[in-house]
Amino acid sequence: MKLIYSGASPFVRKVNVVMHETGQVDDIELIEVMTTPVATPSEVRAANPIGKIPALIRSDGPAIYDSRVICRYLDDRAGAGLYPGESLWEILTLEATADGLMDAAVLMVYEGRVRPDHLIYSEWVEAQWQKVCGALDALEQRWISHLNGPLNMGQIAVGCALGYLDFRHGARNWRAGRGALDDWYAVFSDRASMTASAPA
Ligand SMILES: N[C@@H](CCC(=O)N[C@@H](CS)C(=O)NCC(=O)O)C(=O)O
Repeated sequence: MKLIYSGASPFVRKVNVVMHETGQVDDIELIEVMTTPVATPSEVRAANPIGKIPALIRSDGPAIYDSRVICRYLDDRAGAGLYPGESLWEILTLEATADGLMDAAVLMVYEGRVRPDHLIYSEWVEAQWQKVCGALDALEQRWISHLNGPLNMGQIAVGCALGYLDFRHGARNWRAGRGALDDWYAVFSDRASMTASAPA
């Protein structure tokens, strides 16, 4: 199989962490690309009509895309149990919260890097940051107890989302007032799969 990837993408990192945690690193070749909403490499478009990464090209079926689909596929393939049935809906909601945070945080980066200076809309950027803060507050206040226990997909997604904030939005100090989440991430980010997949 081939994974269309970029080391900077938090969505790709979710897949990468699952690959490490489930022992599938050697089964998947990495194809590195640079993609933005206004410059989609042909191999990305060929694998995913939406033009986003990650996309997984399988040898025994059509390419699959969206990190949520790929992570679930890899979990199923390895029988890894990252979506235990008794807490499935909580885990999927945690993953959705982390993915929503990443969507907003990634859009902020595109706004600064891709959009011409005279078109930058700072109110829109701040509104994206408010979405990030809403997700962080929900994690701190409502979801923190669900982040403990055996490894699951919700934890992986949240770990990748927080790692992306450190990578791209460090100056905004997401930790302020969110001590429980900070403590959780300090431990989680030390996992071998997280250090092996850290964005450079
Ligand atoms: N919902 C998608 C989001 C993926 C995504 O936004 N990827 C970004 C890179 S971090 C991308 O490919 N952006 C290119 C674009 O927006 O056209 C997933 O979970 O895979």
